[in-house]
Amino acid sequence: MRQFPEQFIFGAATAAYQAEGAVGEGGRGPCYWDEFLHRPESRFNGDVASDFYHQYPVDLKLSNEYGLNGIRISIAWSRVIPDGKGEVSEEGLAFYDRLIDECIAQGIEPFVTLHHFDTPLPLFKDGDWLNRDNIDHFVRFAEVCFDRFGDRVKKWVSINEPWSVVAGQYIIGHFPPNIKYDVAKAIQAMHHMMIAHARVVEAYKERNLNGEVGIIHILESKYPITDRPEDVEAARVEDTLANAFMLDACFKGRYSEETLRVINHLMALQGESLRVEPDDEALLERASRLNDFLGVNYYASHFIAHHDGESGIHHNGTGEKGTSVFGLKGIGKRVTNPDVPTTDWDWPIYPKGLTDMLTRVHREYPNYKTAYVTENGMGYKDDFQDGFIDDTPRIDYIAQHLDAILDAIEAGVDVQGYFLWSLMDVLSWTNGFNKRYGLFYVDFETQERYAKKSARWMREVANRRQVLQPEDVK
Ligand code: BGP
Repeated sequence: MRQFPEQFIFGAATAAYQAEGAVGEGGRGPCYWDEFLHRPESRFNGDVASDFYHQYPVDLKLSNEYGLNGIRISIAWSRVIPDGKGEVSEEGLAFYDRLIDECIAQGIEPFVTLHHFDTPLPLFKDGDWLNRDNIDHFVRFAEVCFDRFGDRVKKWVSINEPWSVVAGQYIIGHFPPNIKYDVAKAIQAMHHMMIAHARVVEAYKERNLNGEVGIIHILESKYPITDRPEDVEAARVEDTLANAFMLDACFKGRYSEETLRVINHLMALQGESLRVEPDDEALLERASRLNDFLGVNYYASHFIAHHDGESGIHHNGTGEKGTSVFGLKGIGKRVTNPDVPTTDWDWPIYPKGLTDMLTRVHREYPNYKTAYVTENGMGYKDDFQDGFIDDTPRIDYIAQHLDAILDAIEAGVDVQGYFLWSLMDVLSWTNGFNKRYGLFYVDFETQERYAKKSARWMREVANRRQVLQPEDVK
């Protein structure tokens, strides 16, 4: 039976705003979600979330007991620098000292992300990633973290999923500032995030801290639904926008001609052009060789058709299956592939898309050096029955994706770890608390944790370093 490499990380992921709660404690300043999720019509907010701020010793003990050896946490920028650019908060730093020390004490390696969707509110109001001044503030925050925690944290991630940030903010419009269909803004903001990432990589390397630095991208394969040339082009355009643009910036150190052809066309559709400053190219080039790893977040792939009709997007944020719409005029639309099952939130379950993506990165972007699958998992409305949660469909999903990773490893890709999203149930940004992903069920009334069947299964998988079937574990 196939086995994962000996040092393979079997971990799980969290993010500050989705897990910590305690938004008014420890001198924390607001991030943009605090304001947005306090509108009167909001169905939920992150005020308490999974109370990780207080419960982290419980969660880390469970991680240890269930055989995990890695965790993704993120440092809330606005806990460390409450307004994003002014005074550093000793209380904020001290919280992360305690959290990091506890990870290490439990034998769980922390992979620490600096930006996981949570720009401090004042900087968000100043334009977030569209404003280049915010790059300087972000680099300063990163430096504060490297200097304080760099002795203990050996795996650093600059930014989590730039594409999801800008797609949410400027295309789908379900993230503040809730702008729809503005592909030009999305592209410009991504370019600035790539500059921010490159500067953070250089800042880390200058310090000789004997650890590793990388970035996490959500990388979903985009397949034309037919082989008609217009569908093939539509899939290529979405792939360039969501994948190739940033892979080029991070791991080639320049946008390839083909990437620029598509990007310039998308910008021109809105009468815009990409703004690049004179030093950007040299910086991207230098940093592309300094990354130590690429984190790949993978949940789904998309099947794409040509689309000349009006733009239309509906985000399924409630789990009412079949309600999603995603079409961009002149760009393409996501369509159903009858052979591919979907989750209740309409995310196509297609593990082969992960193998295809990993092998493509290996082939086209050798500077990735090492890959970690830093998020993968299945949103599911878990059924709680007297403390017993049978989440067999989730186990099935994870098993298929672990197999897909083994396929990639066999094809020569260097994959060193897998982090399930999420460790325990957490807040889902645009869906709330009924879209659960955790290995551990959280009763959000009492904050009690309960191991799901998937946690017991994962323990066996990590122990044997082999993919097991759901029925292999009681
Ligand atoms: C990724 C994010 C996570 C997490 C996950 C699940 O994009 O990095 O923070 O939320 O997706 O997404 P959702 O909660 O929207 O189902």
